[in-house]
Amino acid sequence: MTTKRIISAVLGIIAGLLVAVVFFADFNKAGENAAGDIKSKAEKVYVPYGELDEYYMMSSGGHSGQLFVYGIPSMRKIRTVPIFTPDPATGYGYSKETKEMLGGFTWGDFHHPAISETAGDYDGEFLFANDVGNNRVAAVDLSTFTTVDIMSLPNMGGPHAGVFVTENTEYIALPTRFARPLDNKYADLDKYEEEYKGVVSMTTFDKETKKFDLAYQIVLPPWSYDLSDAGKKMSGDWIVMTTYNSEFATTNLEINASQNDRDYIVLVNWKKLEEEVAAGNYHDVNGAKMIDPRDHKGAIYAVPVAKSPHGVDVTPDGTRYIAAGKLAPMMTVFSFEQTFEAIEKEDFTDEKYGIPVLSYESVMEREVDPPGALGPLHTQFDDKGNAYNTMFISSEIVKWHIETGEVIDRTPSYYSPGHSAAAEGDTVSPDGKWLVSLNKISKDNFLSVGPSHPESMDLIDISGEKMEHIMAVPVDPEPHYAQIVHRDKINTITVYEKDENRENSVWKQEDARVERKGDEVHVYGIAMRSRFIFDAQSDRPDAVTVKEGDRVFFHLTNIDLDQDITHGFGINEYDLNFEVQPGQTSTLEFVADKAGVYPIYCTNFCSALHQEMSGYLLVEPK
Ligand SMILES: [Cu+2]
Repeated sequence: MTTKRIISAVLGIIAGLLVAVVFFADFNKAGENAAGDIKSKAEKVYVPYGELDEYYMMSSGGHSGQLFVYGIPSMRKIRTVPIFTPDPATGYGYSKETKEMLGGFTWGDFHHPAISETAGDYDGEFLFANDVGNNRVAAVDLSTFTTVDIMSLPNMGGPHAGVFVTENTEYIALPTRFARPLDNKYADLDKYEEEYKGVVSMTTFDKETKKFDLAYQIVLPPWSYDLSDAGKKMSGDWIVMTTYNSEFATTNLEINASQNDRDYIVLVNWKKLEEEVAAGNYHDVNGAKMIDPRDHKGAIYAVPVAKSPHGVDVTPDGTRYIAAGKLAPMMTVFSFEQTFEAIEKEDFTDEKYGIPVLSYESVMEREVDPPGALGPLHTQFDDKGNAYNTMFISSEIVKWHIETGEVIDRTPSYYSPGHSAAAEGDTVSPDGKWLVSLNKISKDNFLSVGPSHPESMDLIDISGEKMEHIMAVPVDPEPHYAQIVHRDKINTITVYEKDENRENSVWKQEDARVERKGDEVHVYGIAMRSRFIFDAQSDRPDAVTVKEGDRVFFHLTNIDLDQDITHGFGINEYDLNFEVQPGQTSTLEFVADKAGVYPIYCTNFCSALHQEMSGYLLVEPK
């Protein structure tokens, strides 16, 4: 690749936008297609009543902090799962357990979901989520579609480039987007190059205890880490990350971070670093075991790549990693075999902060540059050796062959796709069936809801030689990435197990009771169709009397062990609401700081006598 083929940042963006306008104007919409064509498209996505979608699509909800669950191919939204954000519909963030998990934060910015993997295949057990907004990682249990753990990450500045899991979920990796001084010690922006750092968090997750741990961190130059992927098979010990801002710009990044023709892909051998950590070769920084490339040779390398890349994706067979250029209109295919050879031969052209820089020519296998295709952001795969790239600026999907670089097909998306997700697309064996383009702009595709339009998603059939655009659907802000997993891999439970030893649980009506411990009142209660039982000894078992200023705990167990019989629990005028799913025990903790009479009622419709499922909280004045 020569310099002149890399468009300069500003001119490139302007030219790109102009081309984008032309593309927008030229594309035919589905409405102009023949009636038969429309019918066949409709048949492809119609799931008759009584049948189910073949795939789940797990989509990030961006700064909503939620997970959106869709059925594919119908594109019907099935569920919103709150992760980083309180959700009154499920009482998430109101119950004691979930409130503690949120740690006082009211939002998160969830970009990249990753389903847990076994042997490089989605195993359907857990889904991991990153929070760019508040430096956290979360796990969703896919047997219940509920968030089970959230961990804060020290030394980070927005872990945008995660989460991606290694092929047996040994690690959940999260590289940071914004450089900051370690331990968040104050340092002026003039000291950026010396004092600010890029950090990668390598976290582990215990499937039994359902808890995260921070295994170690890697301190890197203050480049911005954009996206990453884990190796597979022959490259299984490695992770790859794209960077931008190798210029160390600290202001006006749209210009200043786009000056260099090359940024870097950073390659890390996580297995080698694991050995270093086990041998105690790390520094303790703010509670994290920190690895510094200047102290550890042979595990961290950099490869030059066309300026400001976005995605980097490892092919299903693990032999190659593909960078999407963003500001350079090309996909660059790098060979792991050539990379390992260059490392072996010490074929280095430079060193940055103790990181050897490999020769571009030695490790690059191919540059793929479809004419007029601008703004490549991310690569997905099918089962026939093809790659699919989203083109943000020219608003299209480009299908090309990994081994030959031949462009096979191009189809428009409506409009400006960021990532795309293919069925089983991040695994060692993609299905080659559906691709969903996650678009940033919908323009006039849907009924207007005012100045701010919904985002959109295109469903594209990729089972044939030519791609076929099937439909576009609106979506809430803002899916950044999604994974599409076959329904056979998801095993949900129908009710929570009846566990007589569970803390605070009550299973027999006669055991429901109220216990006072000083200023604390603990209610061990039952929710069942169609009543609350808080105190079996009372004439009014569904009424609780406390004193103003008491700290009140409602420990509530739903003893209806029937699927979908969820009970809610709202206290009128107290701004409190949570739920207990069948067989679940959950706690609501609050201070009864307002005297008076407050109705309690079931918020989640549960039976014909749901309306009768109510009681009273009586707060005696001081
Ligand atoms: Cu109810």
